Amino acid sequence: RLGTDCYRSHSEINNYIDELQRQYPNRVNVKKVGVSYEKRDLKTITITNGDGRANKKIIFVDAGMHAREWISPSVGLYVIQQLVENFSENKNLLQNFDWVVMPMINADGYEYTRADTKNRMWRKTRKPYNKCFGVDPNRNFDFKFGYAGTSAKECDDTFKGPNPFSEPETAVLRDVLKSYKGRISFYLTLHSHGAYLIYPWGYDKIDGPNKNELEDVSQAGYQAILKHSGRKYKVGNAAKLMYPAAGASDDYAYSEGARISITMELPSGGLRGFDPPPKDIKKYVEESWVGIVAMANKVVEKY
Ligand code: 0X9
Ligand code: ZN
Repeated sequence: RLGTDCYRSHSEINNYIDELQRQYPNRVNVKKVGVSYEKRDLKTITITNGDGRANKKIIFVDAGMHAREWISPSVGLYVIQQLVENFSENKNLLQNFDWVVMPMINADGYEYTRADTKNRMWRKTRKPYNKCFGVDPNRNFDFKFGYAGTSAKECDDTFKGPNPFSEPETAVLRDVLKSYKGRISFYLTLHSHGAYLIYPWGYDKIDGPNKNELEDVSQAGYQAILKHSGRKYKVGNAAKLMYPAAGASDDYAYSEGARISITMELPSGGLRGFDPPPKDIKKYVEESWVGIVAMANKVVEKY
């Protein structure tokens, strides 16, 4: 089992899920779904209860979309560990649902922030665009592409890219999500920071058609975390509570039929918010898991 004492590299994460597949072949399926611009393997892990029932509904979790948001893949990894290695305590979450976790979307960006000669505050992917590098993957999806809160300038942190899905990483996530079309009840994307649970629409200050359901699930997460640690997440419509930003994956998954779609902005930590000290990782992932379980249980019971 990978401990929570430090932030893991992309290859450590991939090796770990490969190892789970070897150890738990009847409950775990790891797929290579694509490669990043710099040719790193992008993988998903599908976790089931091993009963062999096909076409269950899906809870989909992704992490590591923004390079500098290190606590995100840490939580993604913890979700995997809990569902696989702590299966007996989490069986109920896998009774009628399969979980698909993509623990590292922006592998190149993540590794770039880890090399200490590089830039810890890097956010984007790493494909070159003239004198600059990378696209903001969370502006690169085709739903309302470029509508608001995005930049057309190659050097900006929120550069949307020359066209939707210009980056291999977002095209892979699109294809993975499409391959589960009609089955995803809950799409959860892990970001940081600020402790927000936000839901569509995010491209503009407009509520989605099932706003009550989105609020219901988010509230379950809010309450559970409040009870666990006293932390008060902020909950609401993404564009109203944070800012409008179009071309994000939450709006994309929602527009493609995910009934519940939530961006979880994990709590701030460290000097600049993106780097809780390694000794605090455990606290962060445990708290986040409590919230995720509460949201998943709500979805399992009702949606
Ligand atoms: O701006 C983002 O992409 C997300 N915040 S972050 O600080 N992690 O970069 C928020 C995205 C919320 N969703 C939409 N606006 N659709
Ligand atoms: Zn982010």
